[in-house]
Amino acid sequence: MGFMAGKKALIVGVASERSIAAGIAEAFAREGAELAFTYQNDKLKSRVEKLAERLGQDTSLLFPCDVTSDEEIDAVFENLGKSWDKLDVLVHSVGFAPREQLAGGFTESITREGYAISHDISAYSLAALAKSALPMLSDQSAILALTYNAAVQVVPNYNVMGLAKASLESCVRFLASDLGPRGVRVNAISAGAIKTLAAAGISGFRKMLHYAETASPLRRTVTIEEVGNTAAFLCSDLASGITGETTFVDAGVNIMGMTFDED
Ligand code: NAD
Ligand code: 0WE
Repeated sequence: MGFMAGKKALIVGVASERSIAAGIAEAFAREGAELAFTYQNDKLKSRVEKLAERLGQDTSLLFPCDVTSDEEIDAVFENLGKSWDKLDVLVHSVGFAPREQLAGGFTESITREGYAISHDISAYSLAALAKSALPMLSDQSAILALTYNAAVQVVPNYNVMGLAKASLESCVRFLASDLGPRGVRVNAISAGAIKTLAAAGISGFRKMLHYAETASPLRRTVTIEEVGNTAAFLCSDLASGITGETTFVDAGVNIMGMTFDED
């Protein structure tokens, strides 16, 4: 029996089979969890449906949810509540900034609108989902968000998304403090760079993967399977003593203060 047997988990953020959220879904299913999913828009519905099917999940537990809409967020939990009497796990694997924010110098590229959109979708949405899910959460529930080290250290071109991830990580701590007394744990995984849809078309992304391959202690990038396995642990009762924490799954890149060329 898997270590998530009996757990009911909602996964927000699948856009393709390569999504980090898909790696998380895969690990959760392998460990015996029952899954429900949201999809951002109709264009993505069939992809999420295919994943749910492949993982042997109930394909009626798919709900539209653009996280900029309070109505859509509330409808997810209203409808989920018709099938499930509780929610053990909520996964937030969502991030977005208008594309032009992710190129060029920070000072030059940042705009009030770019700031507002990136923070709304990438950080506020975690609080909004937690708030709306709260009535369904139990005293053994877990919430997990996906972050990136540019929240803490500067990464070229990540720009306003770095600020949004800093806000997201702080949100994890405030939620952990606020919901801890109810037995709800809240954590984040800080993943290394992975080639997903969100990475497609980002200028210099290949260089970032190369950086991980040369500068990380493990001399490689990480996979969505590795992030999924850590997510399964953090959202299971095996991690019952862990909350408010950001766990790196990045082959160790973040520990390096300096590296030298190697051949
Ligand atoms: P992805 O493109 O597969 O997933 C991003 C998801 O965000 C998509 O499912 C998309 O539908 C969703 N999304 C965007 N705007 C939305 C909105 N308004 N409403 C609802 N959903 C919305 O890419 P990914 O790399 O799997 O990203 C998942 C998470 O992991 C993000 O938080 C990202 O910042 C984080 N992350 C990614 C990497 C990486 O290198 N790929 C590294 C560290 C952290
Ligand atoms: O969080 C991310 C990606 C977030 C992201 C990606 C896009 C691409 C499409 C947010 N918004 C958008 N908007 C779009 O229009 N990562 C951690 C992956 C990533 O993105 C980078 C990185 C890394 C790593 C952008 C610049 C520099 C490094």
